[in-house]
Amino acid sequence: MISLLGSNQEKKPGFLNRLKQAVASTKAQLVERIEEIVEGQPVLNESVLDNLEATLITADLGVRTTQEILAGLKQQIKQGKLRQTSQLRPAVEQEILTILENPGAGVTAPQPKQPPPGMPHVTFVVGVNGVGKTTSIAKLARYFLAQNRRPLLCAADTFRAAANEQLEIWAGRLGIEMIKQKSGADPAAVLFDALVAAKTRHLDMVIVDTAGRLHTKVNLMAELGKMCRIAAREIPDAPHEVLLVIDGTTGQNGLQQARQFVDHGGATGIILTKLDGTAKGGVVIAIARELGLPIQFVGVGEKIDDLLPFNPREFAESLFEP
Ligand SMILES: Nc1nc2c(ncn2[C@@H]2O[C@H](COP(=O)(O)OP(=O)(O)OP(=O)(O)O)[C@@H](O)[C@H]2O)c(=O)[nH]1
Ligand SMILES: [Mg+2]
Repeated sequence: MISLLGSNQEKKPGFLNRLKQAVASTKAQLVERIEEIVEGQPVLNESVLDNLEATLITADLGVRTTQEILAGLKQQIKQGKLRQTSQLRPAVEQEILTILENPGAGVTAPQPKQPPPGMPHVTFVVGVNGVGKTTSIAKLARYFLAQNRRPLLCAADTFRAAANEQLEIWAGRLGIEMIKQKSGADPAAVLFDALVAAKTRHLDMVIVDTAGRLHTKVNLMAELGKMCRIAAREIPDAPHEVLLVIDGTTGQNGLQQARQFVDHGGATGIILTKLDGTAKGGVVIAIARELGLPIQFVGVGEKIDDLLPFNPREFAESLFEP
């Protein structure tokens, strides 16, 4: 830790440190409150559990997920495994980790697929407007470039006037190709062009930006459905992944808004953005449980490398470890 501050000021802190920085406010809201609840109360009793319940709900874990965690704790109390308030913090950490490692137990979410050999992998990035789709696509492209993949970007948000320009700036900075048409064009047509271009140029992935808002939500879902059909016609099993972007600062509201993309949009995984600076990071746990989808990446800032692959254990540790 000290060496980071020492010789090389420019050096980026490691993944875990960056995650720790990002969840600092959530930690204050959640874990440090648990410490306050148990202060001066060595024995775990009903009133401690009531306070814990309120704390978990306030930290944006949501009612259902909170009840599940409490049920787990009560079971341990009954079995005599959990007695002292000093055991509470690690016990809550373990309950949270279990949820994150088994998202949506009992919910069957669509699984990511693979393209046939030699065909590009197609990822749709979906979510309501302003959550961070376009920025996350640029970050994803950067992440995959670093793994020697060759992504092509597809600007299929033809609804919002400036959408092409924003993605184009990122593509230019990354030195990768982007396929677009004029504003108002049929998104499925832009997608078709992008898939043909990727196949012709032997690029191995296509990342597709989509509209966050249309005239109605029904239109939005119908458009996504049409894009899925076009994709599958051009490349077997495409889209292979549908990443749903959720804005971490919106907490439980964001979760409710996202649900339609799970029910009707075929989402296979989550990118949770803007984890930096929000105290509502507890929503990560509610998302995993209630949407039944794995969180694959978290956004921790506005810059191109501010995207971290999500690891349940690292997340739980960065919240709970001193
Ligand atoms: N702090 C922070 N800001 C982010 C993060 N991800 C995105 N943003 C910011 O959120 C704002 C919206 O991001 P966009 O990528 O334009 O969102 P979008 O979903 O494409 O928006 P629409 O195209 O309008 O639907 C921008 O100002 C981004 O810089 C993040 O992880 N952390
Ligand atoms: Mg956008």
